[in-house]
Amino acid sequence: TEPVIRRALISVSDKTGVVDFACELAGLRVELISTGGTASLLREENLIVHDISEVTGFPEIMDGRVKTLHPKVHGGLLGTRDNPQHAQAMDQHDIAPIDLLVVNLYPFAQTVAQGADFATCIENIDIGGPAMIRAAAKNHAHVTVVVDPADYPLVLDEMRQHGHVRAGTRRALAAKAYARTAAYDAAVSTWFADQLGETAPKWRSFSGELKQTLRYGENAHQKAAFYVGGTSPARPGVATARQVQGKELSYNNINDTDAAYELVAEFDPSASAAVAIIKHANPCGVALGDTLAEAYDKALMSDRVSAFGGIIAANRTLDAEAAAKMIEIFTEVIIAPDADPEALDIIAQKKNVRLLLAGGLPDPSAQGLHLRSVAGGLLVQTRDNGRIGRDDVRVVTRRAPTERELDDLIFAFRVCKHVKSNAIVYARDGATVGIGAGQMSRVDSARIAAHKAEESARAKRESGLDDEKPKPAEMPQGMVAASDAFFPFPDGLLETAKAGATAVIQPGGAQRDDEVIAAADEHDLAMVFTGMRHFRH
Ligand code: 93A
Repeated sequence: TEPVIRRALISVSDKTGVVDFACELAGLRVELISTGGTASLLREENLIVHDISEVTGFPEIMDGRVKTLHPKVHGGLLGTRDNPQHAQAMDQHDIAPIDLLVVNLYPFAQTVAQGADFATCIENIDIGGPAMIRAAAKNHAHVTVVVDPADYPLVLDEMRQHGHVRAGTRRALAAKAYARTAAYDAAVSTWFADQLGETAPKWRSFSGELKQTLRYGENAHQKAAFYVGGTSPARPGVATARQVQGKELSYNNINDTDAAYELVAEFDPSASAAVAIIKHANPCGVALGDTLAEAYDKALMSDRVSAFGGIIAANRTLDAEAAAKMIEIFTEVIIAPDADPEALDIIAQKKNVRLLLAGGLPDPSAQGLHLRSVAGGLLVQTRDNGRIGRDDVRVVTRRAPTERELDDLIFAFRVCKHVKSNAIVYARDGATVGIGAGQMSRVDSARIAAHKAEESARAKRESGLDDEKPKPAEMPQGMVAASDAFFPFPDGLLETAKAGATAVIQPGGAQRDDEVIAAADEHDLAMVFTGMRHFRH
């Protein structure tokens, strides 16, 4: 016999839709029991509700810390209806079955996100709620557990259609319930580790909240979903941004948008506008400018061909001038902290462009964790929040970089951090001109970047943006090179000299640094060491 719902316990912090749901349940002749706040709300709607203290014969005590933690509640949730011993115990102790549990938990994550103090966060750790959810989910053979207001209609539909909630649905709701309590405790664990100043990834549990199921993963035969939270304090970005228009985000869109936004966040918006264009999680163009429009033009010039169908990120409020330029070629996603009304109107002309407004920029030096799955496990590290500034570099060559070269070196190295290894980035005047990514040999990355720089130089001349006379080698003049890791031998460095770079930035620290420095001096290159590597895989 299927379990008919006669008695429901409703205890919710998020009161969305609960009044309507409770009215419908009452209409289906379900007896309602509630905790303090929920009971008052339902009574305002003239519903007949029993206080939890009537059931337990015990008042809610300790500011509500103990309200549902009682055998009359847990016995009602855990007692199996078909076990004579359970039935006898229920009889003997006057425990009535609870057939439906509707609970959502104290808003712990929201309290933390609001910057609440330690004591307030502690008080928002729900104990009774998860205990009931876990009990009801364990006993899903007899009890329906609802942790998400989005499931209220489903429960009502089945009750109306079948007179009960079906076994398969109860199981699915139980699975969802355990996912919810696991994510809840993971959020508490993450916060606790942060409170201890524990930046190392130990004593942490990892879990997020399902935000969205995706149509497919990296490829059409892979299933995928998007989870938020769970690993680190919330940062403005793709997970929290508001999508203003455009089709649903895909798995690859989300991955690329994240890469794009984290990259532009490296550049202080009060100092300069910055734009990054991303393809396959690597930048194909990044540039600074006085305006976003100028930065976009320069970023696009870095590699106009690859930019097609790319993801664009901006570090400032999107304005009309930049928006108009960005919709000239096909673009998948645009992400910015905010957008002017005119910019919104312009982007709206291209219905398919996904526009995301993040409300702010992430702090590039913020702590956090980075996770990746390996067969049978999770690999966890703190995020690469290292940032090299002008004061952090050491000149190792006879010639020191000029002021202009130094600006470009710092810019190129910050971009390099966001390029898959082995990474070589050529830059000039606050813009990338050639990027070599993801090669197994640094020499190959340098060659690819040089080839890209050559194409970019040609494109610039053809478009009249550069009045320089064509050089035999067709290379942009006065560019600098950045390498994400040291040059183990002079060959990679010589490749950048051959491409026309005049200055180089790299971590240093190779056994043959002396040979590499000698090679740089021989070619009159200015070279600086950062002492910090930025591998990215
Ligand atoms: O403080 S608690 O951990 N102790 C409890 O016994 C308890 N029972 C339910 N929190 C408890 N709850 C939570 O109260 C529920 O999970 C729900 O989030 C909230 C609803 O309280 P109210 O109905 O007073 O607004």
